[in-house]
Amino acid sequence: MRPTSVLNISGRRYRLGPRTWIMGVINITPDSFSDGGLYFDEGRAAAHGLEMAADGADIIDIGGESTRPGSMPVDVEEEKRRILPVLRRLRHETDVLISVDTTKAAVAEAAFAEGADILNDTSALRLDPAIAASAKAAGAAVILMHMQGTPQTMQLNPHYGDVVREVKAFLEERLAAAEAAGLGRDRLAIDPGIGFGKTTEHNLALLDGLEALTGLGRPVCVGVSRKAFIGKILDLPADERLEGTIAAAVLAAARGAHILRVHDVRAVKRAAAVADAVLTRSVRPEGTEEAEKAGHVV
Ligand code: HH2
Repeated sequence: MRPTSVLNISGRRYRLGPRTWIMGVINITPDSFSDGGLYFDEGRAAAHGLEMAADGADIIDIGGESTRPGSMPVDVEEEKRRILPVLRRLRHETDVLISVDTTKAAVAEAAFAEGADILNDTSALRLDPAIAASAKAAGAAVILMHMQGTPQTMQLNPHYGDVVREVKAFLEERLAAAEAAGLGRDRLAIDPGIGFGKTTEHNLALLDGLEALTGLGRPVCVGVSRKAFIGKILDLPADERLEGTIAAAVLAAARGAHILRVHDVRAVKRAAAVADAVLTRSVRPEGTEEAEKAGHVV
């Protein structure tokens, strides 16, 4: 069974473990690999966020810059222009936790000012040295993700001796760096960065070996949703990877993932609830107070 881990988010302590948390993704971008262009419109993005919250997402993750292999960087003003109006509307209309998927301190700071609770930094605080201080000042929790290389170069020739061991060592080092920057360990979560500088075999090894990461004592977030390795296995395009996503997500939960980052909230939430019942050998009917409490404020 997944170890329980407490995560401090905006000064509240959440118990993660008994119930899998679902993080719903909104990419307000023209070029994201699976939903690029779909939510580039503010109204559609906000409506989609509200729908995911109603479907039971614990966190809504808002991003304004694609990290797909070969994607082009976006400047600060454009990234803010994309995400802030949507964030503002979600903050006003729901009390769901909101994370901002960015590597830039100025974007993160603006998002925290609008009520974002979590920084989801795919560079694990490496790209912008000021971002740790922004998160610290805001009281935000931080997800530190592993990536080999940069989105521009990461899929050219990913290489590892022992991928699980190396990703674990990287995350251990980034946890220490975050702590040295003043972020308490109770505010930190980790993510192996499925698809970020990894071949299909590397992704499979990481998912199978995920339990090694729970050994770091922090909540583990995993993003398998619609990713290329599923397409490789099934020979299917991104819009036909739901079943593959559910299989990989449930397996990740069984191997120790506390948070699943997905595009298809309703489907993965249902699958994870069944997986949780097996893992805990107990039934907490969805939508009941008991189910809510199983993963909430301590
Ligand atoms: N994957 C993507 C983006 N952000 N953050 C975390 N913590 N973990 C992930 O696995 C992860 C992430 C890539 O997926 P997506 O946002 O759908 O695509 P794009 O980067 O093209 O917008």
